[in-house]
Formats: sequence, C-alpha cells, structure tokens
Amino acid sequence: MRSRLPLSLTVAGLLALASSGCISINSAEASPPPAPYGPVPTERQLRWHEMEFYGFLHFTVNTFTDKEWGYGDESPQVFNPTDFDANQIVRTAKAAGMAGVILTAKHHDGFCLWPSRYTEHSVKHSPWKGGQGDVVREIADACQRHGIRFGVYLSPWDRNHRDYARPEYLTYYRNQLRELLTQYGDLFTVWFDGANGGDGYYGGAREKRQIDNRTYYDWPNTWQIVREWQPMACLFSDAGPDFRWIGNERGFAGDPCWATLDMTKPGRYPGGSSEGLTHGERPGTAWIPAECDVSIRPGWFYHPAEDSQVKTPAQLLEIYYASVGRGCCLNLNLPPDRRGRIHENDIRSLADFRRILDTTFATNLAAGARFQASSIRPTRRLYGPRLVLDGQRDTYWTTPDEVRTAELALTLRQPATFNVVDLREAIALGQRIEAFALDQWRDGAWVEFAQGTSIGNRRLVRLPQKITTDRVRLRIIRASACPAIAEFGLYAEP
Ligand code: FUL
Repeated sequence: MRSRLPLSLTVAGLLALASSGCISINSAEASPPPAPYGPVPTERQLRWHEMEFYGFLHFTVNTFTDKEWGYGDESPQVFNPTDFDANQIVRTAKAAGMAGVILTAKHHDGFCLWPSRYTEHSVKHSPWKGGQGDVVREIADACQRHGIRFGVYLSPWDRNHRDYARPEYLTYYRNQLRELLTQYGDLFTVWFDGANGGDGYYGGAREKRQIDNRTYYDWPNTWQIVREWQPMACLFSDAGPDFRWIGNERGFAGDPCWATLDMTKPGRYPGGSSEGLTHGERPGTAWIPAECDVSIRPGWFYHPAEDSQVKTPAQLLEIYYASVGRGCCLNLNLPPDRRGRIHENDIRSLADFRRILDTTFATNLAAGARFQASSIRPTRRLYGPRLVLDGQRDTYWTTPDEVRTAELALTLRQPATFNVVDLREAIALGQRIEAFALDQWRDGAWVEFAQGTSIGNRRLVRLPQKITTDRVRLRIIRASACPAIAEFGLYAEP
C-alpha cells in the first residue's frame, strides 16, 4: 500500500517528531490508520485492480477453421494470417482504454503461437512468415511500445499432445510455461483456463481422456513456477488465487460482488464448482476479486458470420457498469480476424464506447464541494473528507475505530446534473462497507435516490434518470469496521 505517511510513522513516531519540534500539527491527536479488516489485497493484486479494463486476444488455428474449440488435429498449415499487424491490434486495445491484453499463446487445440522448443505443433510449421514468425513476441513487443501490460493464456487442456492425461504432459506444460515466463518480458497475468473437455486428437489416439483437475496439474507447484519467474504476475483460475472467474461469460458481476472468497469450501480449485463466484463471499478467508470475461462478439474466436453481431456501444457500456462498476476488472475479448487484425466493425463499436466513457468521466461535478462529515478520524489533514476528491486511491476519509455508520454531505459549488456516482473504498484496508445509500437535497429535505451494498475497488451507481441538485449525501448504513472512502465522484453521461 502506498500510504500518505510512511507506514513506519506511527503515533509513537508522530509524538517523537512533535516533541523534537520537527512538525507543527497537533500531532498528539493524530491517529494511526485504521487496522485492516479481514483479508486484504497483495501489492500484485492492487496493481491488477488499478487496471480495471483490459482485453483478451483469442487467435489460433480456430480463426481459420471457423471453430471455437479445435480438436487438436489441425494442420499448422491452416494458420496463415494474410496481413498480421500487432501494432494495429494493440493500438486498438489501447485506444479502447485497455490497460493490457492477454493472448491465447495456446488454446485447447494445442497449437502454439510461439515457436516452442518442446513441440512441432506451432507457428514454425505454418506458412505465416515462412515459419519464422512469433505471434507472442510481436504482441508482447507491441504492448511495450504502446505502454500497456501483457499477459498469456496457456490452456492446461491440450487436445493435440499425445501425453495429455499422463504424468509426462505436466513436464511438457511446465516447460512451455517457463518459455513464456522467461522470453517475453513482464507479464501481468497468466490465465489458467478451467475447461477440460475430454475427447481429442492426442497424437492420433483420437479418444476421450479424463483428468482430475484437483490433482493432475499439481497446481501449487505449477503456480510456484510463475511466482519464481514473474512475481508480479497475477494467477487466474476459476477460484484464484489472485483473481477469480465471475461465474459467467456475459461480463456481468453479481450485486453485491465481494472481493473475498471462503477458500475452505469444497470445490475451490481450478475448474471446480462455480458456486459463490458471482457474488463472492463475506467475510471470506482470502482476497480473491473477480474478473468479468466476455467477448465483443458471440464467439471467442473470429467468425466471418459474426461480423454483424458485434456488441453495440450501449451493450458494452452496460457490461462496463456491471463489471468495473461492481469492483471487478473487465476482460473484453477482441478476436483478430483472418488478416490478423481487429475487424473494422469491432473498432467502430469500441471507439463509440470509449468516447462515451471519456465524455462521462471528464469532469467530476463534485470538484470544489464543501464537506460535512458525521465524524473524522483525527486528524482532518490525514483522514478528512477532502481526500475523496484528490484522485488518489490510497488516501481516504475515515472515522474513529468504533464508527460503523457515517454520513458525508457535499455542498456543490453550483447545482449539478448527474446520473453516475463513483465510489471507491481504500481497499488496502480490506472491504469494510456492507451497505450505503445516496441522498439528494430536494425542496428543503434529504431524499434518497440510490442504495447499494459492496463497494470495494469501485462502485458505479448508474441512475436511470439524471438528477439536478446542489447537495448530495453519502450514508454508510452498514460496515464491519470503520469505513474508509478513497474517492467520490458525480458524473453525467452524454
Ligand atoms: C473458456 C474456453 O473454453 C473458451 O474457449 C475461452 O477460451 C474462454 C475464455 O474460456 O473456458
């Protein structure tokens, strides 16, 4: 956690500083920060939370065979993008506001987008660039050039490999993982898919193979390899450990959506039960926030027949408010087409979506407001309500420890018309607030216009109609520890 004061500056430290005459505030009254409540995010998870919106790139032989799941017997000869352009792909993602992209380095069909040393089933036997190409390298480099983060999807299930379901496959899988972890710069995530379907080519056997997802991949030791080489890469699987699946592929989080899970429950392993993932669990035993993954088209891979079924800007906005706006990250899939570029229809929809978001969040109508708080933890400078407007996620308004309900009233500089309220908790201190309400001042009285539950990294309250008022009040109506609000905003959609 980045703190306003160095973490080591405790009450004792402040007193010592004051008695030495180094600081002039009434430091005897300054409280230390509130103790964290429940599970808290790691530094790695905090960096992931900050991303909020990033993209998937589903690209492989399926793009050329018009399938969603390749069987594993596809010839590398089919992989032949006619005009592959990593810059165009990454530029599109960045222009859409994505903070990173995750590439399917290997999907279930087993075809590798990089020239792995451990298989012949890869780009090196494709006609693309005469077998000299490396899609992983080109996308990773483009991400670096454009200043966004890069991650990889390495499907555990491999329908091509002859050893799949035998112990030998684990060695192969880990060797591939090491290649990706060591050759392509910093990764922000390694995405471990939960699908383990059964039948496949398997080196010509063409049969059904079953594994036990709890034990076969020896996840603790496989994940350790990622920790060793890429300590800041977040591990995704259905049940974490760094972030979890939301339990559907429509891009919608539950409401509430808690950032914590109870990991003592049975079924909490990659590919296990999806029960509880949509809403999370409170108080939970671990900080495992959710990612909402969804494709901009019906399928994950490009299909020409879906060119007319690209999600509209309005649909994308609805997804954004139901994912980012419920404290999750949104992972929106953009499938490169047979040229190896993002299709024009997808770009058009993304551009409108982005323009609307940029216009909405350009001006915080609460800026310059005067505050009245039901209570403030000493001192105002360290914990006062002004900090909810400073644009920093790690400074916050908070109260004395014993407080569980609190109010923060804002008097705006002038009457404002808005339909979006933006809230953040100081999540480095855990998820503390369980319910809140919002009021507007109307005809001489406070009138409630919204209620909500979980806040966490972010809560966007999107109202069906615009409100015009010069006073707004946030009421914390239930909390399990004194509330800590990092940011507050009022915005108007165009
Ligand atoms: C699923 C896979 O089976 C799909 O093909 C896709 O990759 C999606 C993101 O995850 O489990």
